[in-house]
Amino acid sequence: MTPALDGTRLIARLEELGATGRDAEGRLMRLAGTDADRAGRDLFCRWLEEAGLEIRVDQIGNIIGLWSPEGATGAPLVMGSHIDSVIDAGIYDGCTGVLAGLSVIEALKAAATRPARPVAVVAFTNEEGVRFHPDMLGSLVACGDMSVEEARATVGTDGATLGAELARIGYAGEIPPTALTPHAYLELHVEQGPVLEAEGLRLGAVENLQGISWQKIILTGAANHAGTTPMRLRLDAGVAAARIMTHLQEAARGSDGGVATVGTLSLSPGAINVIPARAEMTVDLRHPDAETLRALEAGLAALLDEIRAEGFTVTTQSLARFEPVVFDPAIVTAIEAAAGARQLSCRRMTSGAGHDAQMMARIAPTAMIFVPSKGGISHSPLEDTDPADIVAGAEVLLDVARGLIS
Ligand code: HGY
Ligand code: MN
Ligand code: MN
Repeated sequence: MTPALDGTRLIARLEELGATGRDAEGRLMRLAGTDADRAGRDLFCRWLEEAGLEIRVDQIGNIIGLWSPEGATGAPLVMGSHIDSVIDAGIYDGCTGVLAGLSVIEALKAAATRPARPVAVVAFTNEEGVRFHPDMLGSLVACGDMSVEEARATVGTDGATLGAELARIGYAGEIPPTALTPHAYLELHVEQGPVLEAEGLRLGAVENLQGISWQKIILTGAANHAGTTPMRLRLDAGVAAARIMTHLQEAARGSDGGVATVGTLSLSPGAINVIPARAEMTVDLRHPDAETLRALEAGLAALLDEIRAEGFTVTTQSLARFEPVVFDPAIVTAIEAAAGARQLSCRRMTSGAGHDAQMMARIAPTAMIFVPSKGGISHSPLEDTDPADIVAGAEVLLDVARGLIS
């Protein structure tokens, strides 16, 4: 029997999960290790149980739903993404890939498919990296490039430690994360950018993912009286931070594809008539080309040296640093072929966002499928994707998965 994906149930679950973990103002806030995250995890585990999958939670809280029918041997085909969110998030980022992966397994089971290998769906811990740095942390541990100890000891922006929070919400498992070595890894995700919609395309076959550089910068100048201190005698940390921001804007715009973001900025002491003594900011720098990303980092470092020479104290802390990633060409080709067989328009493309797939690509053949984001919007409550596109993406995920389990 040919497996058929239940698109209606997939969309209903996306909406139910999307309603889970909201704060009093209605904002979606499933930051890793929070009670809101636990609510989403509990709901996902309920669906895994209803699907009859074996549920495993590893030592960094990655949740694995495993289908290992008789005759299935060797390394599993793994599909997944994440269900943790940013602050005031949309409902599709990450959840689309996790729930589509579950829907694919349910379709295979319902059709009495006899896979040659086990099939798993994974929800990775802390993909977003908003509370605990770096992002893609659960998959970074799963690929063996961060130890469980280091990950569990990570201190969040609110002073909590990830290990204690996972234990508190009941998701500090016993299984070593590196126990999951996929035969191959597939991830369906909303594009989170404008390309597919702008070109009127249904799907993206993601062939690479840009490099990411996150750092925290603390600038220390001198507090002083806003009225009596001549401009030439000031060490204004706020102005230094503004110079960094304008430098990054110009450097990224001139880098042929790079992007730069200062997503957090705080000035202290924070009084209208006091020259800011201290500025704390984060920088998110990205570029598809490794050399250009390094040049952007070097340009920023040179500016920080200039600011130091003017008398400021400047400290930096790297929060995440991942090289650009190229996905598996054979799987990318299979995605294009599956889209074509369903008469779905598709193009190859680069991912601007980070994803768990970039970590899985370190240990297994990996590729991603994108579906369009309306207005290219993501990391916002306005994030939206047409349900028909999500179902189409999930059906292509099913087709490609079938080619990897036979
Ligand atoms: O930052 C990213 O690109 C991902 O959403 N964590
Ligand atoms: Mn995501
Ligand atoms: Mn995200």
